Amino acid sequence: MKKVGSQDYCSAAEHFDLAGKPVSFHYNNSGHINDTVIVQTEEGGKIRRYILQRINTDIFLKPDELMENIVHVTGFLKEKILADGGDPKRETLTVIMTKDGAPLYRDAQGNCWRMYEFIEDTVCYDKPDLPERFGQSGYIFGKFQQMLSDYPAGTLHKTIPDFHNTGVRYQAFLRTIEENPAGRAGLVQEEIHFLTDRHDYAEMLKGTAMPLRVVHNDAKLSNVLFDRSTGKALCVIDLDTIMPGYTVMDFGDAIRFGASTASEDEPDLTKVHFDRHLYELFHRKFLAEAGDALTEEEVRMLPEGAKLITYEQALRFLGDYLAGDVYYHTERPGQNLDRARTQIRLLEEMEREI
Ligand code: ADP
Ligand code: GN1
Ligand code: MG
Repeated sequence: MKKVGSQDYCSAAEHFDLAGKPVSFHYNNSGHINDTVIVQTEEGGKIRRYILQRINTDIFLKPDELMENIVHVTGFLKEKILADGGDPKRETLTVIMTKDGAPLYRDAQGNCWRMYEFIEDTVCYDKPDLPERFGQSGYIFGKFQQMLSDYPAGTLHKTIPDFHNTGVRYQAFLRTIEENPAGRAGLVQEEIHFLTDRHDYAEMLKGTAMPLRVVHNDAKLSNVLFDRSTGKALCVIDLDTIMPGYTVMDFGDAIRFGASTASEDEPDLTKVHFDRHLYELFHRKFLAEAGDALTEEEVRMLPEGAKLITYEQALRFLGDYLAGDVYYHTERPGQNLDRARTQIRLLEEMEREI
């Protein structure tokens, strides 16, 4: 996506139905995909905050459909949360409409913007720190799965087709090696062989008996907001990829990100290990919430899901490194390669331990 300036953020925010006038903008660079800014407004001395995002339309080709999914799913979740005695304003996202009543604003350059209420007094973690925190993320993703277990999956748009189709990802990876657009394939032969030797993963879910459900598809710790005062997991965010899929992939995504002793992009591999205790903690908390909704086969496949998604994520990070870093936001050279290497290290250890 072409870069935009602060003036573009200001003009975009003006199109939304906000309480007060926007007075300040702060970048939040933690996500790998969209551009996120915190907008502060003021009215009669009262300060409010909002999240403004420029949707990455290189990746999400149908932003209107994506927002339709989010409006419907958050509406559904709000009813469930309310019925359960929870706080629908804090426990799921609240979409702010434009002054014309739409969930999306498209500017003259074709940039697509959306806004959410900023959920105050929350913290978001970019890497696993305390075991209890990771356990909390197991609770919230399990609850998320449980709450959506009767959502009509067929009504959701596919925001990225074949998103977690590992076979399709593998074929794309092979094409990138073949085309070698950034001339980097020679530098990472060992990593390439590690992944091509394990191509069986790509077929692992073929003919699976597991049901397609509404899943998050990006279920990592950094997509959870924690309540600052209680320390409890409060809200699952980043709903762009909510689509029909397999529960084991959400479980696996959470594990590959959080049951690790290091960050996803740690350059020093001696620091990166799969932590079996964290795995077991998450497994227990996730099942305590989602267990009733899952089939025996799904529960049996959870550890396989962890390996599969870690494999797929290694393909995606290494593929992006080979492509010249065109998909994920990067802040330094070699970051995608470091990300791929952590996934490879974790997968090696998972293969031995679960
Ligand atoms: P990306 O798709 O790029 O990962 P996210 O939707 O995950 O973007 O948002 C990026 C960051 O913005 C989150 O990690 C979190 O810190 C913050 N954030 C997003 N939505 C909210 C919200 N409604 N309230 C408070 N913080 C939020
Ligand atoms: C991206 O947007 P973010 O950072 O939550 C990616 C996920 C990857 C993840 C790796 C739409 O998620 O699929 O698992 O990075 N999102 C998309 O951390 O590709
Ligand atoms: Mg995110």
